[in-house]
Amino acid sequence: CKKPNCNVTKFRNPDGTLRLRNPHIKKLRDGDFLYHLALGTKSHNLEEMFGDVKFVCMGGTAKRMETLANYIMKEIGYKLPTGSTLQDLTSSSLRFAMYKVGPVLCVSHGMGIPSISILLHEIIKLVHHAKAKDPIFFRVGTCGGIGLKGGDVIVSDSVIDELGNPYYQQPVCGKLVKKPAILDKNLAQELKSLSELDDGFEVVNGTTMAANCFYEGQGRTDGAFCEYTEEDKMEYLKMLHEKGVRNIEMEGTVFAAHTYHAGIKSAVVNVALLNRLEGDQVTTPKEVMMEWQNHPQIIVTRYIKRHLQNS
Ligand code: R2B
Ligand code: URA
Repeated sequence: CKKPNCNVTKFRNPDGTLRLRNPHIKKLRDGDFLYHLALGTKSHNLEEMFGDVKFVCMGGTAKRMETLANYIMKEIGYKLPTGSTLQDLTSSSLRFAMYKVGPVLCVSHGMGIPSISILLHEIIKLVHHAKAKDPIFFRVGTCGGIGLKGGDVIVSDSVIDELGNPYYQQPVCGKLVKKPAILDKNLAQELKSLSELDDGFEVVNGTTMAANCFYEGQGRTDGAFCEYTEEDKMEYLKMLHEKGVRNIEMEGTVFAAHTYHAGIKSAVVNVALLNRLEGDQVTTPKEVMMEWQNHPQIIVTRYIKRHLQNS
């Protein structure tokens, strides 16, 4: 199907809940246990706990997701029930960290495609079991910019892998399976439009390259190994820039592919920690970097606030 949002309509029920594209789950005799979240359909009432979720924000670290949850709480004016504090709902898994602020889930995904892929499988099932309606997923993260300065925000309108492929490919039962990595273009444009003049950082749309490695896979010359020259690196980065690539990170392809496959609208919003055309080492002082990491959170929170007010 070539129509925009085709998957969204195809894999959702008329009430907005997700149809799971796995016939085996229904047949699980003891219910479905989401191992890395330490939550299950038998052990928890997922509908009661998560049925109201409208937005899922994912980011690399537990701390950043806790900060985001607190920020969203303040911005949307959400009050936790008297006597309770913000809880890591998946603390006993000792893998990811997940916070819920009313209709918003903030969950850490670790580093790289394998880690976020596990989380995506389990969060997509969680949202399905919970019967949450029309959820929108965001990745709120960090990246290396290409031709952008530290602190600038890139809202991806497309994602490619290291070879320029616009899909996520993975061996499944001994065969390579490809899933198109498609993000919602309208969502990406709306997020960009939420930038304000006095924010102090630029927000741009562009293509994101997702690499499997922070060092050689991103053309860095400062890893433990490097069998190419500075010129090879610059040629690669400039070629990417010419193709419209504005940043490099490590999860975008599978995030776009899995959400699209599930019929979920999604966006990738990253802050650049450096301009890769100027170097490889990330040496910005911690306090500055912590402030920069708020930039994608500000944009995504504006979106959430606007859409909660209009709902
Ligand atoms: C951005 O930063 C991490 C690597 O430092 C990785 O998770 C990513 O995508
Ligand atoms: N994250 C990445 O994956 N690459 C960078 O250069 C910076 C952050």
